[in-house]
Amino acid sequence: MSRYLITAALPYANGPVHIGHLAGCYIPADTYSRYLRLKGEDVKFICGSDEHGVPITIKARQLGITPQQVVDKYHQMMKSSFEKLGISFDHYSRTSSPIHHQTASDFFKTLYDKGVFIEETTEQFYDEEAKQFLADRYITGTCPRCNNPNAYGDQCENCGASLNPTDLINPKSKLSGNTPVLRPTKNWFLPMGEIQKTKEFQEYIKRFDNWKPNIKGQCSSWLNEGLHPRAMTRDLDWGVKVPLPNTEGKVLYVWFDAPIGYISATKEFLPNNWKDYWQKQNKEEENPKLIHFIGKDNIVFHAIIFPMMLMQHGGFVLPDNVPANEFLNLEGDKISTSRNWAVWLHEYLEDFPGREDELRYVLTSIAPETKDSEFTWKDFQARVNNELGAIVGNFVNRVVVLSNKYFKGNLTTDREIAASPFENELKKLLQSYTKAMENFQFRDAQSIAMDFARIGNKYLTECEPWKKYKADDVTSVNQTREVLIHCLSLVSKMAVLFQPFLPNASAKMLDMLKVDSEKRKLTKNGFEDNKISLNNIILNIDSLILFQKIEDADIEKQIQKLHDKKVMNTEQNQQAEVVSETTIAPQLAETTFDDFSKMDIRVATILEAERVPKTDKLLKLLLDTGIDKRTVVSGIAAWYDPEKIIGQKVVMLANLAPRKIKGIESKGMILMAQNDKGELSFITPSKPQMDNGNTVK
Ligand code: B3M
Ligand code: ZN
Repeated sequence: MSRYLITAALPYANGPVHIGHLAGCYIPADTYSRYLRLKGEDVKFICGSDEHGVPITIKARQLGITPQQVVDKYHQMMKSSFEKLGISFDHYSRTSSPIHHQTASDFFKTLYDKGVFIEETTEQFYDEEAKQFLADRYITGTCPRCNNPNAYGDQCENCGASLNPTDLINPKSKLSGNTPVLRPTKNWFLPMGEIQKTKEFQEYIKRFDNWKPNIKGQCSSWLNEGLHPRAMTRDLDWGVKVPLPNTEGKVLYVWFDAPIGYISATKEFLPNNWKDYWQKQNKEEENPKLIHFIGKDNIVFHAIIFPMMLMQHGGFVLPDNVPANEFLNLEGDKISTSRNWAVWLHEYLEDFPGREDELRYVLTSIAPETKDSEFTWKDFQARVNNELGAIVGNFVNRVVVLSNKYFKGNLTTDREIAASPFENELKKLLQSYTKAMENFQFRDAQSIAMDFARIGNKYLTECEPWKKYKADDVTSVNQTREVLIHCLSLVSKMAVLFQPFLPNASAKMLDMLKVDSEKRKLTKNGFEDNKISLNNIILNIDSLILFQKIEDADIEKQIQKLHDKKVMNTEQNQQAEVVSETTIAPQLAETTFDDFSKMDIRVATILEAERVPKTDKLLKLLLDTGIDKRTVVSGIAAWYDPEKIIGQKVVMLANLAPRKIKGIESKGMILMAQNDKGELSFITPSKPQMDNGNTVK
């Protein structure tokens, strides 16, 4: 038996959890933890809310409440929705807890006393209007590495670079929108470049060879660029206070304290033996295995910075693996909290009560394990109905219904039951399942579990008990019973393999078969230890409907909600945005008046508008251009409802060469204003006498 400490990234307590978070790390971490428990390993699965850092203080400013109020609200909300989804944390803590402050503080002090930090006064950005130093996300600018104009002071979300505020080109304060000034301040830096050269670190990074290629690639590229000292303290008033004299107004950097949150949460949970799960043991082979599940934007912190901290502290094991996932997109667009483009877990749980397994199934099927992937509601519906329902649900229910029909649920028999017809096939599948699980390939593992149901369906179809059964023919009765017993035995095995993926459905199947809790395991003997007693099966239910069909109306409601909320949020933003989020797109290369005057731009009016079927973005518009009436296809469906824009005056490019879009000939293009969030708005002449066909110069 091995000991494992599994972590899932501590979510910032500045908003609810969405499906991107779930697919990125919480579902894979839960799947893996459940799998290890299934094998009888000693597992502790740890998480908690990340309650410090600029994301929290920015949210507090936006809402006009205190940071503590922000984290109290979202901590509760996240904790309860994780629970409802069946994320089986052994402990879910929070970084505002006293034990965390103490642990993080002690950790910093240990490094300080060992002389690890470089203490240095440097010039940091300061907002003179807000009278505050600008750390991390209080500042945005252009990324020096990839030119993304919306990079943050600590990180570029486009290329993943880990940045210092002073690296940004054209920095702007998020508080006032002003260009900040530089002011001297003292901070403590982790000498990452020096640590990179140590033998211990060089030894540690050999592990990357066994890690998923996406992580290895990102890490190697940072290491090759060479690491620089990074400040582990901040001039902020929200966080863990720097435990040194004369450091009023300074706290630990959130990425210093947050990963220590994994340790303090374990300590809180296991005050007496937390060290068994974190520290090096007498014999190397007894060391616990530390595995961090995260999204790709957290790789550098978990694969490089935190291990450096652990190494410098001493006594701790280093991460055995950091299986990071890529990003999940939603209906053709990036998931975005600020644009409210997300499917929120707490809303899903309300809208689809009792269908937690369905969401888990789909998010695992499309998990961004090696590259970004996409969630759409239509695909969700198809996977639930055509895979879960039609394959697993259908198989299980057919077996239950037939057992009741022919035997009133009582399949007990004294006869010897022949060996299972699919024994060998199942053995091979089990091997592939285990291998996929060990390699964090959960999509594959889940699909192998599905194969059990496929085998069962095929077997039932071949045996056709409904044609062969004759109540007065003993042989046919015995044969039918045996077919059903083989099927139920298959159900019990499948249910065990589904335990990490579909905990509720799995429990329903195993309860039906009255499998003892200690037999719901997967040991070295494969299924040997969870064999059900084939001669003694009595079912006490008439049917077992594991999954309800997802109707078209359910899906349409969700798609509508997504679009409605996106627009709603835009309106709210216009009124209530306290923090200026505006970033201006850089000017394009010079053009000539000649080129400009080749464009025929005119005023027009929308006469008709309808959604283009099977797309979410496109509207088909009929325009009165003054010259003619013509069709234009426009990608504005996310921003405008077709019925609300009839009669809208717009500006259009009339002489754009016609293009076929989704089979529709589009003659021209509507011109729209666009902000940095990608929101679109019509441009309309400000005087009513400007009419269809009037030109724009
Ligand atoms: N809260 C970042 C995030 O939610 C951060 C993870 C901390 S893990 C120690 O993306
Ligand atoms: Zn970048």
